[in-house]
Amino acid sequence: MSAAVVLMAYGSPERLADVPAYYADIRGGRPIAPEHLEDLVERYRRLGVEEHNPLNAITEETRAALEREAGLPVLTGMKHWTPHISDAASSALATGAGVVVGLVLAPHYSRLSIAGYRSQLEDALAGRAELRMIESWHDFEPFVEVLADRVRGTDAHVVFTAHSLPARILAEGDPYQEQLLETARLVADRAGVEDWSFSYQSESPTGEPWLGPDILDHLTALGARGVSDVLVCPIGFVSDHLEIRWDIDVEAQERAHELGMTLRRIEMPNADPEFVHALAQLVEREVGAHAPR
Ligand code: FEC
Repeated sequence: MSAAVVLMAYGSPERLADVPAYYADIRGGRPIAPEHLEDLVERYRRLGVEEHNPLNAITEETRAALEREAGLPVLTGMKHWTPHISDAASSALATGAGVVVGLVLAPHYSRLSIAGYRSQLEDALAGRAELRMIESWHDFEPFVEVLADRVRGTDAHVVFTAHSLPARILAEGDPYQEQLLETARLVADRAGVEDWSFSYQSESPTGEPWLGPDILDHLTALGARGVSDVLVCPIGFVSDHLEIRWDIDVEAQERAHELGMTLRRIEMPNADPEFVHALAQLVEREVGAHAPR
């Protein structure tokens, strides 16, 4: 039976005029304060999305490279923008695939993130192909190695980061935080880095408590401990996008500057051949005995 891969990412607006509809999709119908929308449009303006949208461009580069490496059709599906996950599912079925591997470009499972990707894909396939969803790959050795390569040998204090989520997930027994800390430990061990910590980033103004510490507060606390050189290693994202280019490269950088600290961040895996190779290995593990096209 032939297989295809649906490669899923968060999605990002191509035009500033798309931001209200994009934000509405993220909010799932819940109201948006006008000042939050304005603030988001401004961040996308400063990111220059209309000239070059990093997330969408990198996702396409990754898709094409994975298709070559895995020898299977790979279709892109975005959670909050086009092409939608349902479009990718239709294209996967059109290849005649009997097996669809669902792979999200986010390594850690949460009911508030990966489960949403899964249900969109499951609904779109509607039983017309067997779905093999890769729920998480936070401890997949080739991925850990890609990150370890980026922090090995540093003299700086390494801060591993990931997107925050509402704190209620802990009481719900969600594995997200545990998986994040496991990735951080595995990467640090593999790279021989002893001086490290973990913090969240990119909290949203939704009016409920989110997981912390937030990186901005964390940098202040590190500064108070005498840390002056920080290397940020985002482990919950794999591409350059708004949450990296703004939240780390602008906001965290500004805070570090105020504190008299040097802050650098790792190059994101993006479409690096070593990372694409890791993704291909994940897919191959899932496809198993099914012969490539
Ligand atoms: O570059 C881009 O245009 C898109 C960057 C982007 C990525 C991303 C990844 C994750 N998010 C996760 C959770 C949440 C929750 C809410 C939420 C809100 C936003 C907003 C924008 C946004 N997220 Fe995001 N996220 C990205 C962008 N995210 C924009 C809305 C404005 C704002 O808060 O700044 C809150 C939803 C709500 O309001 O109810 C929760 C998680 C990830 C990492 C996993 C993944 O990539 O899917 C978790 C990239």
